[in-house]
Parts: sequence; structure tokens; C-alpha cells
Amino acid sequence: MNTRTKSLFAAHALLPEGWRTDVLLEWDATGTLVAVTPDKRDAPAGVARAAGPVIPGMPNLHSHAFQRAMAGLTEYRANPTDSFWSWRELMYRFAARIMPETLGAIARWLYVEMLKAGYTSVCEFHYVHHAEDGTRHANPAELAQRVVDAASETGIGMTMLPVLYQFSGFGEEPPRDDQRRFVNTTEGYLDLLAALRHARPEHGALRYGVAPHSLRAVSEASLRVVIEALNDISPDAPVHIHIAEQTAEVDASLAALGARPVQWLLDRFDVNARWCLVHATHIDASETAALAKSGAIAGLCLTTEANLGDGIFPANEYLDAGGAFGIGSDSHVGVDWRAELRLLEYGQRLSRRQRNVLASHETAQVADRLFRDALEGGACATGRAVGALMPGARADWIVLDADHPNLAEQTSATWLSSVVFCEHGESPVRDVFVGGECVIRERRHRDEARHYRDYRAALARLFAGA
Ligand code: NGQ
Ligand code: ZN
Repeated sequence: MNTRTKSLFAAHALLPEGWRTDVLLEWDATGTLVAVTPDKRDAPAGVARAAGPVIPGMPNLHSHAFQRAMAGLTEYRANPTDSFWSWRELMYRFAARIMPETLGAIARWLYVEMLKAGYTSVCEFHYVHHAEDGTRHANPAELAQRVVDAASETGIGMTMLPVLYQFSGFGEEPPRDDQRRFVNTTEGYLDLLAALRHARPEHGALRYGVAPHSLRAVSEASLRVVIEALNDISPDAPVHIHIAEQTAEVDASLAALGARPVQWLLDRFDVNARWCLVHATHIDASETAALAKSGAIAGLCLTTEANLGDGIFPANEYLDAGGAFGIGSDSHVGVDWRAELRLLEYGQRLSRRQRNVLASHETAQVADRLFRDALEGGACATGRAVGALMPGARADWIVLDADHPNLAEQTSATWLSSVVFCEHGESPVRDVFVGGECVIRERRHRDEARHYRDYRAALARLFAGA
């Protein structure tokens, strides 16, 4: 064995073909798996044993890190017609107070929480770029860089997607004053991306893509320029966009562009697997079929979509049509992939009055099916080699606690069902490895106390200024 190769022996591990026993996982110094060998009979001498069943770590395909610090603060009735749009007013007021140091501290704590939940990658849809008065920082990527650094300090894999935000509504409506920290010219945006890539070059745990905020916030022309510029960097780098979260957005799109947002995008751009359409919530039957066929990833953020009263994504029809999806924690009212998958199924159960709606012909266990699909789609959305225990992929995984009351005395046939659908006591996520490093050991992050202290100090500063 190469002396620089590290290894772990797992009595049970979930491989691409399903659960296997006596699996030896081997990875290299860069954190990439080089061999995954089942049926190894016995752990080779000197190899550590996983403390429980091993499953791939989950990619979180949509995050606005700063919003973690306002979770729970908008759950009151400010007016009789509270909606996504009134929440957005409060969120903008909060965004106006974010400083580089507070953003770094919030992001570090958030990523500790993600890692503890078993999210091993995050796609950060980052749009607070400028100083409070809207002027550019001397380093235009000042704020984005704090988020990138938070990922490397805590150990989570990152796809950084700086956001292009230019307009306040369809038809190139000028931006509002409270959007001034988000807004860039196309040229200014590309400079920001270049500065960031120069200061923090890509590596195994870091990749860049672009995020045109929404069809409300960019023009067809600027969207084209940004995608062409990205193609020069890397023709398969990811493109993420908020697409059809609110019915008012669909109505405005119909009025201004003459088409529903997803249809409009599919008609004009080569939408394929490099695209992630976040909140493709409001799609009609033909959009559902066409989006599924495109290979793009539907970015579903179930807890946030429920919290904001968005609506229910037609998951059953979309999955039946072979559509790909991944999950994101978005506004971070919760940071738990298990809750996202559960709510994906529960939305269907509640609206259809049926059970086990999202099981497939091949996979009768809903949790197994959704877990596998969310891994695959989520991994694709990161643009990184993650989401599977196989050679060439990052050494990212979760070690479950098989002694947890929800898993005890069961077999691998029901472990994922219990992990996803039972909600008792502490999390069954015991240890978490990212790039072969054990970043969560017995439910604790190595620097948890320090990151929590910094987070509290950031909250105190934010709330003092409220
Ligand atoms: C966001 N929120 O980017 O945070 C948006 C609202 C906007 C969600 N899409 C911001 N859930 O529309 O400007
Ligand atoms: Zn979002």
C-alpha cells in the first residue's frame, strides 16, 4: 500500500450498487478515493474501523449563509397579508447590516452545523457583495472571500457561486435602493469573479460557478455574457438560478416576457446538467416534462419553501418523468438533509392523501430512493466529484450510529427509512469525513466551541445594531 494512502474499514457501506459489507475505503493525500473494496472479510492490520454504517455525505445545493442569523426572527405576523415578499423586506433590512467579520463568523458556524448534519458540500449562492452604502470594497470579492474561507476553515467542500443581480423586476426595472449591496454591472461582476479566483484558486474542495440571481434580476443579454465568460473558464462549471418560486413571479414573467420562467429559459438557453434551477416550484405539465428531459437539476429547498409559503413542487410527476433533483437548506430555518427529504415526501402525501408516493418501481423504500437521487443531483449541481463512495470521488461520508434507538436491531434494509422518517432524540449522524478528514467525531466538530463563540459575538453585534 502506498504510504500516503489512508484507509477505513466499514462493516457496512452504501456503495453505488447498494449496501455492501466489509468494505475497505482507501484515499490519497488529496482526499480522493482511490479504491473501494467490498467483501474484504477482515480489516487489514492497522486499519481503523468505522464506528457504524457508512453512507455518502450529502451535498447542500443552495445556501445564503448570512440568513442563518435571522432564522426564527420573522415568525410573527407583521401584517395580515404576510408573504414571501414581506419576509423579503425584513431579510433585506438584515442583509443591510452584514459586515465582513460578521459574515465570516456566521458562515463558519453554519458550516459546522451543516457538517454535524452530514452535509459535506455546500453551494453558496452569494449576493451581498458591497459595503453598506453600496460602494465596492477595495477587494471587490471581500465578502465572498470570507465565505470561501469559512468553508476551508471548517472543512466543508464548497462551490462558490457569486450572484449577478442587476434589476428589481422583469423588464429591466432599475434596482431598489435596498438592493445596492447586491448590484453589479456585468463587467464589475466578472472582475469580482476573477479577483476571487485569483485570491482563492480552485482545489479539490473548492470550485466556482455563476449564479444569475433570477430572471427578475438579470437580462437575457447579461445572462449570455456571464455564461460565455464562464465557458472560457470551464465549459462545465455550474450555473445556478432562482427560477419560479412564487406565483407572482410566474405572472410577472408571463406579462413581461410572454412565457413562464422555466419555459422561457428552456426556449432560449442550452439548459443541461450544468444548470441548477432553484425553486422550480411553479411548473406546468409541459415544463415538468421538458425540465426533466433537459437533465438540469431542480434545486429543492423544502423547509425554506414551506417556511416562505412558496407552494408545492410537482415532485411525483417530475420524478416519474426522470427528472433530477438535489436539496438545499437555502434560508437555513433548518440545516438537516433528513428534514428536506421527509418534507419532499410529506408534501406529496398531504396533497394526495396517499403514502410512499415517491417510491419508484426499482426502489420501494422512499428514503432510499430520495437519498440516492438527492446525492446524484446534488453532486451534479456542485460541479465537483462528490456524492458516491467510488474511486475518483472525494472521500466524503457519514458514519451512522447503529446503536441509536431508531436504528437498533434493524438491518441495512430499513436504516435509511429510519434515519429520514423518525425524529427522536439526537441525530443518528455520528462521525463525518470530508476529503478523508474526520471533521465531526462523535457529533462534535473539532473547533465547535470557538466557532460558536464567534457566532454569538456576531449575533450580539448584529442585534445591538437592530
Ligand atoms: C434570496 N430568497 O435570494 O435570498 C431570495 C429573495 C430577492 C429566496 N429566493 C431575494 N428564497 O428576491 O431579491
Ligand atoms: Zn435562494
